[in-house]
Amino acid sequence: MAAVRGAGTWIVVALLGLVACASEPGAGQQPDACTVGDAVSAALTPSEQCNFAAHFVKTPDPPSASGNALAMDLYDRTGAPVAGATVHATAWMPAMGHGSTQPASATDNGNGHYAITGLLFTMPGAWQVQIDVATAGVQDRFTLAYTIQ
Ligand SMILES: [Cu+2]
Repeated sequence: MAAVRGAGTWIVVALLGLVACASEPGAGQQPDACTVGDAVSAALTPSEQCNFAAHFVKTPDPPSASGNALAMDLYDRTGAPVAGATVHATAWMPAMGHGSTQPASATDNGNGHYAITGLLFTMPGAWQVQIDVATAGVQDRFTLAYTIQ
């Protein structure tokens, strides 16, 4: 048992080291090394079940209450860009269990580039943006942390 626990801890530490801005794994989820191809850097954020990795750019950064956009470059586990995915983004305030009053929009700009616009945070505090990504047969989620002043 001690050996198994040690290995799990090592994987978690390795993950945090590789992807400093990664969201924490969801409850009940097994740690995964989230390896991606050599073509992409370790600066990518893995999706919760490691089916995808992405580079995110928040505009503005730090975020404001309204008018936020998020650029996403989406890759698969081999490091290849993922074009044509279905993307849905949702702003969520976990401490209070509510979302935004306005749905965000996602636009496919081709070649694995996506633009998420209209992110509205209706009050100050800690928010998440959940980005659900689906391709043929594969579905996964990214969760990004936002702090609204
Ligand atoms: Cu709230």
